[in-house]
Amino acid sequence: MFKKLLVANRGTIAIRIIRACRELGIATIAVHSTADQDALHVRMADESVCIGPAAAEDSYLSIPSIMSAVLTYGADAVHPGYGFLSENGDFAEACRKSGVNFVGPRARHIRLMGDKPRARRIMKRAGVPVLPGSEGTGVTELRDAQADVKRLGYPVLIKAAAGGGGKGMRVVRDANELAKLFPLARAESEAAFGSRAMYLEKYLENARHVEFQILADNNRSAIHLGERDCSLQRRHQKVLEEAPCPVMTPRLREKMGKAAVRAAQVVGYSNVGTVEFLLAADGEFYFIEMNTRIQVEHGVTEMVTGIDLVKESILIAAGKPLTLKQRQVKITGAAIEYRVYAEDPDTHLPSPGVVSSHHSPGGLGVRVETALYDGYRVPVHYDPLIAKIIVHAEDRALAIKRAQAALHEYLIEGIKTNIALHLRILDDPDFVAGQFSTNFLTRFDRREEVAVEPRLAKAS
Ligand code: MV4
Repeated sequence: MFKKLLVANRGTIAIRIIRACRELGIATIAVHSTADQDALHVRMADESVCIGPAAAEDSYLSIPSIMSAVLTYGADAVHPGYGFLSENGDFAEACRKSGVNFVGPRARHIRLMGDKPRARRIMKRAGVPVLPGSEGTGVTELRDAQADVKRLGYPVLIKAAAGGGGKGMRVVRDANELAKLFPLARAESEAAFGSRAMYLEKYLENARHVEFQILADNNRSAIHLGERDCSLQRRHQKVLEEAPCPVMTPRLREKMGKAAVRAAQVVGYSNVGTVEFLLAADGEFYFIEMNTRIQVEHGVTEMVTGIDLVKESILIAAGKPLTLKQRQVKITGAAIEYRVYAEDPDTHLPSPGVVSSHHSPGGLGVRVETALYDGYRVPVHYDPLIAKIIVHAEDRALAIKRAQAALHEYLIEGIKTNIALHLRILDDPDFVAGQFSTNFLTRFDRREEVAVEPRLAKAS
């Protein structure tokens, strides 16, 4: 087993990794920017090292800075967490070339799945259903996009070939929109990913975003740990996730799970990964992309399977074969994760500042993952996710009740959060019935606007 693992991340996931290492008897090194001098992950690790200034490009995203910490402190493994360098093939390769174990897939698989049109092509060839869309390496010019639409028909979704997670995505419903939005999406992709390559997909409305958790070892053994429903997103930022998907059946889980395992096995993937699908109302499902990292929402899968995903990722990276068989994986009860963001509830913009005091919820089936403490300053430089509340119960109805109690109990003073939004979602009859799709939050927001209008009229 590894002796010393460097955690190339910050916040809740860094803490999650440090805890897993403690259980495994692995010493930890935290890295931090100057803005995170007093961060909890720094205090929790055995050793810590400052890797640069506040700007992520010069610290958490700097391969040279992190590699120099790895070598100076004698780490034999690196865990990238999520975000930052977690899906950077060059980083995985730099670790391997320095003789350090990267806790994640090989660089080849990170690059392969990062090239979304290529991933589509491979999946299609392997018999995993994909949506009708651009063929080949994608499109960079409007006229090529127009040619694709001739074949696909509207509506289509423009996506960035180097993207993922929704950045650079645009829904297009007619030729005018295409001419206007294609260059915009392409510019966004170039700014975010340094790539002008785009691809189109038929836009599937009222679908559910269902993703399967994969575990694969270095000997091509792979299993799935069931699914998560991640349909509730705002501007492609997830708001809450749950496991199992409320409309899943054992038959459909077996079918989608087989497709997900095949997606991983056909490329010889190893470590943890997530295969994202869209599930249409008619029961058909389509591969959209594969994420080659541990995800923010891994906790809901852990709660319903009892499997420690971070520990598994480390064991796999250390070359251990999977000990678990597919038939041993059991889904027990229901789990929901509520992402608590430091954000203004009216504008949904980040609202950093100092947490003057706080009280965390607790009790049976309530898990809180956070890096908060009284006096903590939420930095402006990074993602505003400050806590995850993960509830687990025998069934979804009780998980919702438990979540209501936990969200009411959570006190965070000094900064604004989205906790009230979560409570409103939990009051929504469609959400409670499990009847929602990727459109839910857009419609939900519209309803909120309507509700606000009369008050505004009265005030003026
Ligand atoms: C889609 C889609 C519908 N049709 N692709 C969003 C994140 C990214 N990983 C994939 N996403 C989607 N891709 C096609 N062809 C719907 C989503 C989607 C979504 C879209 C709008 C609003 C909320 C959404 C939530 C989840 C998924």
